[in-house]
Amino acid sequence: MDRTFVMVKPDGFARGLVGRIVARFEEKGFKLVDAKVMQISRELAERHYEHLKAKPFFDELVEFIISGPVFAMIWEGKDAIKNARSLIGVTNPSDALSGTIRGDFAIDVASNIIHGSDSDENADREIKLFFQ
Ligand code: DAT
Ligand code: MG
Repeated sequence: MDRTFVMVKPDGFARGLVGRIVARFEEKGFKLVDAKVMQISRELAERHYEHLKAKPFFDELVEFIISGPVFAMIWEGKDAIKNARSLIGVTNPSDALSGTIRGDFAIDVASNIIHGSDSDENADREIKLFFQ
């Protein structure tokens, strides 16, 4: 079984969407391995998003992700990374299909309420970053 890292971002947490998001993963058939509410430090945020350092929105992204508590999770299941990304929807909520988390709950790319690892390598890296 694969594991993936998923995180409800500060906007999703503040809006009280944690329960509904957890329910979607459970309904899909994922198994919850670990979860916690946490405040991300600037250092952790910069490491988590280091592959986006050259992007014009990097500073805004870091400020946003440290702006309040997040809900970090490890989910386990078959093809966990791919299946989690399907539940989440594409990066820009304007393009995300109804029925996906971003499609149903978000409207702006800069506050798209949830993160999910995009590869096996990043899932391992992010689980270590957030849970060790
Ligand atoms: P994803 O979160 O779908 O894996 P990503 O890794 O390319 O997308 O980008 C990480 C986050 O950065 C994304 O969830 C929201 C933010 N972001 C991406 N593109 C952006 C843009 N054009 N303007 C503002 N924020 C953006
Ligand atoms: Mg990504």
